[in-house]
Amino acid sequence: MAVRVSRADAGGAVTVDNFTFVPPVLRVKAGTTVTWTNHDDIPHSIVCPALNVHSHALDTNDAFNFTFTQAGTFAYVCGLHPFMHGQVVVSG
Ligand SMILES: [Cu+2]
Repeated sequence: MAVRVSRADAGGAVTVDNFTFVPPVLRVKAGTTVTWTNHDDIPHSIVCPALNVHSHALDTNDAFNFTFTQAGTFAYVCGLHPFMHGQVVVSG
């Protein structure tokens, strides 16, 4: 049986709007590619020191992808606004 993966799956999507990551805690399985899309009208970025991830500044409607391959809880912030917090919880 094929495993169907579509853009409609909520599993790998985080939106950024009004200085907030939605959802603030995203739970995915290892191997999931997470896409952050900026729906705010100012730039934001994704910085996860534990994984050495530093995105470029995302302008409005820009997106950034990262594939989580290891299980764990990974906190990230916006590099431009470090008070913006999010987490990706990856199960093995
Ligand atoms: Cu920001």
